[in-house]
Amino acid sequence: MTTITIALSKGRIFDETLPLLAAAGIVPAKNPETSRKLIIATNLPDVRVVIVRASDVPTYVQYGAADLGVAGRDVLIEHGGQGLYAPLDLKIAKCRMMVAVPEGFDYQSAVRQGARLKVASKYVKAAREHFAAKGVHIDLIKLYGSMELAPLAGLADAIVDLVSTGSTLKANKLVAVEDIMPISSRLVVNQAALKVKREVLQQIIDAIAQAVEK
Ligand code: PRT
Ligand code: MG
Repeated sequence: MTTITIALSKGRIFDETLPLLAAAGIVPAKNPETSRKLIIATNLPDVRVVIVRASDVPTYVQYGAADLGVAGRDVLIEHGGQGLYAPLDLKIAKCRMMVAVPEGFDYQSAVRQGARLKVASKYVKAAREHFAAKGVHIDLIKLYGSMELAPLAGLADAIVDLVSTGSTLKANKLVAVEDIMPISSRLVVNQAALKVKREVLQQIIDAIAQAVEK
C-alpha cells in the first residue's frame, strides 16, 4: 500500500483546499480549527493530512515528510522551491503583494529623490527583488508578522505585505502605493515522490486540476 501525506496549514488554505481534495475523493476526518490533532486521517486509509505553519509547508514537501502540499506564491518565493514540483495554480487564497506607506507619506518623491527607504517585511526575497528591479536602495528589516505596525511605530517607512480586502491597511491608516504581484496558492509535490508514487499522485493531481477548472 502506498501511503500519501498531504501538508496543509489551517485557516484559509485548509478551508479552500477542502473542495479540491473532495474532488479527488479525499475527505479529512477532522477540522484543525476544532481539533488539536496535527495528523488528521481521511476517508481513505492510505491518505493523511498533516497540519503545519503556512511557511513550513514547502519544507515538509521538500524533504519528503509530505508528498503533497498547498502553499501561497508568497511562501514559495521565500522558500525558493528546491526539491519541489509545482504543477498547479489552485487559484485559492488570492490576494496581492503590495508596498504600503502611512497616509500622507510622499512615497513617489522619496523614491524619485533616491532617499534610502526603510522597508519592513516578512517577504524579504520578494521585497529585495522588487526594489532592486526599480533601482531603489532600501534597508530591509525582516519581520515575522504584524507588518502594519512597523511604520506606525517608526520602525520603517514602508512595508511589503499581502492585501486582500484592504481593511487592515485602512484600519492602520496605511495606503497601498505599489502592486508587486498577484498571489494565489499552488499545489506542490515532492519530486522524488512523484517518481516513486507516480500513479496515485498523478491521479490526485489530475482530479484537483479538473476541479480547479470548474
Ligand atoms: O498566520 P500565520 O502566521 O500562521 O501564517 P500565514 O499568515 O502565512 O498563514 P495564513 O493562513 O494567514 O495565510 C496563508 C496564505 O494565504 C498566505 O501565504 C497567502 O498566500 C494567502 N493569503 C491570502 C493571505 C491573505 N490573503 C491575507 N490577506 N495571507 C495573509 N493575509 C493577511 C495579510 O498579511 C494582512 O495582515 O491579511 C491581512 C490583510 O487582509 P485584508 O483583507 O485586511 O486586506
Ligand atoms: Mg496569517
